[in-house]
Amino acid sequence: TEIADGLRRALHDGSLYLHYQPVVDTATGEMAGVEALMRWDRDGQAVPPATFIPMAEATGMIDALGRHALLTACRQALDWHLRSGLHLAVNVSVHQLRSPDFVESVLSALAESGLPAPALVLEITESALIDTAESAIAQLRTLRAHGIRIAIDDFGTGYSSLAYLHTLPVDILKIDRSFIMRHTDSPRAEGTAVTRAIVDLAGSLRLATVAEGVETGAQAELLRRLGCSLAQGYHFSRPVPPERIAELLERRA
Ligand code: G
Ligand code: G
Ligand code: G
Ligand code: MN
Ligand code: NA
Repeated sequence: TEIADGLRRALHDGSLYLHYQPVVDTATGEMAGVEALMRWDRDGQAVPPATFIPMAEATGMIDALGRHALLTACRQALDWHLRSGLHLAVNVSVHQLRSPDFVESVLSALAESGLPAPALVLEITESALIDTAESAIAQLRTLRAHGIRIAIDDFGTGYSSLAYLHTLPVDILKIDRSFIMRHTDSPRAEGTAVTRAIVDLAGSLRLATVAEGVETGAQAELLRRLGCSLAQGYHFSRPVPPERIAELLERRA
């Protein structure tokens, strides 16, 4: 298709690239990691990931795109990791998990870049995990055994039961931004209750939590008090080009 051709060309013409959103420690305000987010300027026109990622999945291009993004991000993040211990989070589509050479492609991105396995976090959405066959989950288990950490993205929207969550190879819950946004709508609204419940659940399962979509200082402060130690969102920074991450680290040093 035209889109698949466009994406295939984009892999080589520089129109597909990554921005990085800081993940910040809510207690200190220091950047603790970054999330890599894909961008595509098609004929000079920005196409939102919410549009081109599903197209890449439908056309089978997601494997090539994901592989490219992972290697690029690992190479980029090596310097940040060596200088400041930053972690790198990369989004993974369930289509990638279903490919039998997924483990091999992740391990070779680490080997080629030199990024240590514990510096890498793979994010997979809760809804994708629920629908995923055990053979695909097993790939996450293998990667985790190598020291790579697994985060469940958009957590709280996918109806996974406590019993099920307990069986998954997972280290981090990323609290969906819909719950965070509701903090401001009305301070005692269900968003706070859900966030508190997720943080407590994570604590008892010994998982870390990262809040997404934090847009105000009040939300950040509430999260800190609830015991959510990491957060990302426009309050801290939008996704930015890699040069900007280097500048932020420079300024801190
Ligand atoms: O659970 P653990 O103590 O290993 O996690 C704490 C560290 O993990 C933090 O210092 C942070 O850098 C990193 N980390 C945890 N979750 C994420 C995440 O979702 N994204 C990124 N980039 N780093 C994370
Ligand atoms: O980047 P934006 O800020 O618009 O992200 C929109 C969505 O696109 C997010 O849900 C994010 O997880 C997804 N996304 C961004 N980059 C990637 C990527 O490299 N791979 C996959 N599978 N999804 C991505
Ligand atoms: O993988 P995920 O869907 O979580 O990707 C993060 C998405 O959220 C990206 O589209 C990113 O641009 C967006 N985003 C990041 N911070 C904020 C924020 O504070 N508010 C809102 N509304 N969106 C955000
Ligand atoms: Mn994500
Ligand atoms: Na998310």
